[in-house]
Amino acid sequence: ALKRLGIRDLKTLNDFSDHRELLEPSATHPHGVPFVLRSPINGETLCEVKTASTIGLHEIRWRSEAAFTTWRMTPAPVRGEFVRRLGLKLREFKNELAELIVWEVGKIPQEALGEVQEMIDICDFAVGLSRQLHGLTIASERPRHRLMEQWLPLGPVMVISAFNFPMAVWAWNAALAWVCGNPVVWKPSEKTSLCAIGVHAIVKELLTEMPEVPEGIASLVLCDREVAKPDNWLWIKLISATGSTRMGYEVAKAARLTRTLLELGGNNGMIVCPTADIELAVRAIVFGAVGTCGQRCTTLRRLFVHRSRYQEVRHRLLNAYRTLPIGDPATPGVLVGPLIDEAAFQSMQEALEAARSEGGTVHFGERITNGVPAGGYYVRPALVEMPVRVTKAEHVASQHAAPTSEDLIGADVMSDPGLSIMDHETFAPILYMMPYTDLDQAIALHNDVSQGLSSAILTNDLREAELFCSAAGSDCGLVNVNCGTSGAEIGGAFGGDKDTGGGRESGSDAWKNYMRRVTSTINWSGELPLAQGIQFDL
Ligand code: UN1
Repeated sequence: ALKRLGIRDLKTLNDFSDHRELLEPSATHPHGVPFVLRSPINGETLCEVKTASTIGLHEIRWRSEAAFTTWRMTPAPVRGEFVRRLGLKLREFKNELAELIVWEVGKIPQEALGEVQEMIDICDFAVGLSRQLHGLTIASERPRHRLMEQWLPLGPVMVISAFNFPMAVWAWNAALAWVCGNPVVWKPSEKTSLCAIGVHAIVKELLTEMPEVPEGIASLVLCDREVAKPDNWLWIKLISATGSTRMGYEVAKAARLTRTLLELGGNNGMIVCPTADIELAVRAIVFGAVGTCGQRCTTLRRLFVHRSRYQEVRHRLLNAYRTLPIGDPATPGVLVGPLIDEAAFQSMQEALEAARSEGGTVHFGERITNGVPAGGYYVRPALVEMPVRVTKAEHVASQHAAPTSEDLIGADVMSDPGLSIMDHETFAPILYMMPYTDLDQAIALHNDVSQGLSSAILTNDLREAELFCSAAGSDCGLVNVNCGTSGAEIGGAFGGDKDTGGGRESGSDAWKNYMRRVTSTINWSGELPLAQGIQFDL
C-alpha cells in the first residue's frame, strides 16, 4: 500500500528527505523523540518515525503564512477544484488507504473502507460548499445604507487528530478549511503516523500536479508532546482538536484566545422503549457497542432498556456477544479486531473491576489469545448489567451532602466528575446495561453524565421519539431515532456539548468555524447619518 502511495518502503522512512515534516536534525536542534510504530494486530514493530524539532515549526509557520496570502485571494470555487481533485485521488487510492488503517489501527476492512469513504464524501460536500460560502445582506436603520456580512478566510488551521479515525477526522477539517481559504497543519496521533504519511503523500502528489496551488497549504507535523505543546502554536488561527476530554482541556487552557474547535469524549447512551423493534435494536446495539472494538467517540456505552423488554434484549445480546467473530481484522468474517495497545486493555480491565465493585455483573470482557495473532490485545466485548441508580442530583438530595469524588478518574478535568465508572469514557468495548420503568427518569439518567456527544432512542411511539428529540430530551449534539449512536453521516454537523467540547465539524454550517465573519456598513447616501439617531453636529 505504501509503495502505491509513492512511499518507497518502511525501512526508508527514516530518510524521508522529501518530506519536509520529517526535518533534518542539526547539532543545535536535534529531532524530537522518535516514535516506534507497532501494529495493534500483532504488536510487531512497523518502523521508527523521525519527529520534528521545535526549530522545524518556524519553517512550517513561514510556509503556512506565505501560502495563506495567495490562497485567501484564490476564488473559493477554484479552491474547490483542488478539493475535487483530492476526492478523485482518494477514490483511486481507496484500497491502499484502507489497508493502512487496517494495519495501523486494527479496524476491519469494511470499517476502514468506510473511513476512506467518509473522506471522499466530505470532499464532495466541500466542493459544493465552495460555491455557497455566503453571508447575509441586512436592512440598515439609516437611509441609503446597507449592512453586508461576509465570511473571509481565517488563517492557518491546525488539526489534531486521534488514532481511532486517523484519516476521516483530518479530512472533515482539511476539506472545509481549504475551500474556506486556509492552510492546514496536521498533527496526527503518533500512533497513526503512517496513515497520516500515506494521506499526505497523496496531497503532495496533487500539489505537484497543480502548481498554481501554494504547496504551503498542507503541512504534516509528526512530533512529540513537547513540540506539540500549544504554546508553540499560538500563531495558528484555529486549533481543531479531537481526542480525550483531558487533552481538550489542556488545549483549551493553553490556546488562550485562539479559536478552538473541540471534539472530545463521548459517553453515548441508548434507550430501548416498550414498542422498539427488537431485531433492529440488537443490530444497532451490537454495531454501536463493539464496532471498531469500542474505540469510536460515538461508541454505545450505556443502554437503558424498558423493564418489559429487558430479559429479551439481555438474552439476545448475550447470544450475539458469545458468538462475535473476534480476531485478525484482515480475516474475512471477523467483526471485532484488536484494541489499540496494552494501555487500552489495562484501562478496560480496571473499568470492569470498578463496575464489579459497584455491584455490576460483568459478562465477558476477557482477553482472547486463542486463534488470534500473538502480541495483539484481543478481547471479547463486555456486557455489564448495572444496578438501577438515581441521578446525581437525587443522590445529593438523599445524602444531604455533596458527593466526594476527588479520587475518581478525571476529577480534575471533568465539569462533573461523576459517581460511577459509568460516568467515564473508557475507550474499549464495554456496554453498561440497566432496566428502566419511567421514560422521564431514563432520560434524566441518560443526561446525567458530563459528556454530550451521541444518543439514541429505539421506539415506534411518536410521542416518545419527539420527547427525546425535544429540549426536555437528550442533551447530546447527535440524537438518533431508531438507529444507533455511531456511524453519523458527514452531511450533518458532528459534535456535542458539555465536556464533549461544544465544537461542530463536518456538514451543515460547520464551515463557519473556519472563517471570520465581517460586518460591513456601506453608506451610499452622501450624508453621514449616525446610528441610534445620534446628533453630533460640528
Ligand atoms: C470519532 O470516533 O472520532 O459517527 C468519529 C461515527 C463516525 C465518526 C466517528 N462517522 O461513528
